[in-house]
Amino acid sequence: MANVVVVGAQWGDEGKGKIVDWLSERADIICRFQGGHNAGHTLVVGETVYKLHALPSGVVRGGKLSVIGNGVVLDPWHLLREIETIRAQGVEISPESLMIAENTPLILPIHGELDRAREEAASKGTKIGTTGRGIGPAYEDKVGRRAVRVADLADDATLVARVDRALQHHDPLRKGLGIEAVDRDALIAALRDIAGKILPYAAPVWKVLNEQRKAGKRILFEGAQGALLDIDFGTYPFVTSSNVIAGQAATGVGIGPGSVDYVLGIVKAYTTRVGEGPFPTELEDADGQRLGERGHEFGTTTGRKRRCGWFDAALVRQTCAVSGVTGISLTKLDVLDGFETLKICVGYDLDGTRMDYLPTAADEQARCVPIYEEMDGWSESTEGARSWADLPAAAIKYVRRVEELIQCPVALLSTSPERDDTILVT
Ligand code: 2SA
Ligand code: MG
Repeated sequence: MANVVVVGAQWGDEGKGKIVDWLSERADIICRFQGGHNAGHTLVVGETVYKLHALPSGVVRGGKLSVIGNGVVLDPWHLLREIETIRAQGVEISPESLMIAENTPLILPIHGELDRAREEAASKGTKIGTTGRGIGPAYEDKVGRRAVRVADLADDATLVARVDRALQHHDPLRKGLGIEAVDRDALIAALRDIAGKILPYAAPVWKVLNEQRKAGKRILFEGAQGALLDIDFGTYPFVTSSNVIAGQAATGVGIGPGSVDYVLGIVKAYTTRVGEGPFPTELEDADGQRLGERGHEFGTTTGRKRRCGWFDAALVRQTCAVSGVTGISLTKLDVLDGFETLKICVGYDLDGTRMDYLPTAADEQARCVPIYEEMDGWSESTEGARSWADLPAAAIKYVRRVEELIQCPVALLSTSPERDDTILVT
């Protein structure tokens, strides 16, 4: 398999980190193409647990090139801290192993402040439940053509001009929200201070990747968040501020869409969501509680408790379509061990009409009542299963039914956070 895009097919936290790590063994280059340090990818390698937010998961493996693409928004102070943390765990990171696109927009402290102030000021029903990392405001500045980008750090006059342009926009906004005025000189000084530490990693990523691709190197694209958080196709406005679906992989690093050979959708065997917004199959009962406890459903970045519910096949069928998913990796099947009965949402009842997808209009989404299909559970443990033959018949039936309903084959099954507990389905 040549170039693979890995994307989340639900609301994030499907277990992408582990799968990307597993696949990165077979890749030469691992790229992040959207999002920022709102992501939380957990990798378990033997006894060591790595929690990555901004760095591509490939960094923990030696001999690979990790890339932060232009589709990402990058907090340089966070990145430097994360590099130190991961180095302290024994991982080597250098400009030979990590490359940042020169045209990557930066997340500045003003973005996080704005993000958090807006969330605090939001009335009930308008709060997004963001990670507070400044992701939205940083993307706003990117499309508003007033971002400070990595390349701007190299020239002091440009840097100052970019900061002034951004502040022209931010000062009145801050005033309106009661945030104190920005200390312009301190911000410029802080940027000058990190410039020398960030610039060694800066590179024309589009050029490097196009050359490497021609040389036959295999590229792995590491998506963050999930399709239902996509700025266009997610449950808007309760979404993140980037395109997270597979099509973004190409624009997020600067290669053609034809460079993608396989799209792997990561799908959790049930559903979770962190933050506000619609969630048709959410369970606010003992079953939901149990999924959360067994699945350790807490945010990697913020520690927030995730909302849990039954598997929603209608939603995943939809997200597999918008991402052009070739095959899925089904994760956390073991969390379903021991349930007597399992439910799968196969569509919605909207005012008496059966829908096989979630409509776009917010009021219609709110009126959609899930239509469930019930399946027998299994009492055996599937945790750590390493072959299809290790699975109870009812579990295999569940997986096959998921496959049928989402109209996409299961290519991988992950049965624990451990790298090696992965079943290749043929
Ligand atoms: P933001 O901060 O602007 O991107 O928030 C907007 C929405 O996107 C959701 N979001 C996420 N959902 C799940 N996982 C994410 N990453 C971390 C993790 C989250 C954490 O892997 O655990 O630690 O809390 C992630 N990042 C953004 C967010 O909840 C909002 O609904
Ligand atoms: Mg996560």
